[in-house]
Amino acid sequence: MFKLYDFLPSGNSYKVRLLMAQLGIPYNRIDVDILKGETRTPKFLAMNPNGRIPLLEIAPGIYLAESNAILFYLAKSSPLFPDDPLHQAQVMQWLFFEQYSHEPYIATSRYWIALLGKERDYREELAKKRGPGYAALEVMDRHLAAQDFFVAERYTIADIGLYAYTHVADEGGFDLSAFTYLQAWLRRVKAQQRHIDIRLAT
Ligand SMILES: N[C@@H](CCC(=O)N[C@@H](CS)C(=O)NCC(=O)O)C(=O)O
Repeated sequence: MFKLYDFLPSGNSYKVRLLMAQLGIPYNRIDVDILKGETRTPKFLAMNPNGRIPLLEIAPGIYLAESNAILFYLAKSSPLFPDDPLHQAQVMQWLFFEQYSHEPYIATSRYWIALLGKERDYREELAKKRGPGYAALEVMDRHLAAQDFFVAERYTIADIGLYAYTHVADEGGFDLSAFTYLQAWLRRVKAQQRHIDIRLAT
């Protein structure tokens, strides 16, 4: 049985929980409180030297880190990962976009505001995140103007990867009201079978 080292408010962890719920993959969830430094203990660093969740234990002593790598590993033989090589590469394109152009701005803002409750202390840093964060949302909205899902006109792990922090972007101070295509896509993702809420374990 898989073991997922997890922190419920984390969008990166939520990607994995959502996928496992939708694929019906059973697992044991182990809570790791990142706010108490529990990912930085010698015991945790021995499992993931990068000191971060989500972390999936695939077999005793075999660990996989990085949310989007975990999505690929779990979904590669499922309907949530396409067969066509171009579509597969396009899924990767959006997952890399999420990690480089989206998550560092939108997720980090949410972390400072909603999880740490330190909006004031991080005011200057937050201001620097707004432009690139909105730029990422704009890219997504433009893409979704012409299609219902990110890749191959169907729900894939590209949608899961991007949904995780986009649907809670308001908690990081981002206003989604101008992004109508994006909002419609959020509703479509939420309507998928076996969808779970970010703060629910299953
Ligand atoms: N690129 C990584 C990022 C993982 C990450 O940033 N995890 C955060 C929670 S969302 C964490 O574990 N922070 C605790 C720490 O850095 O000590 C992924 O996609 O999994």
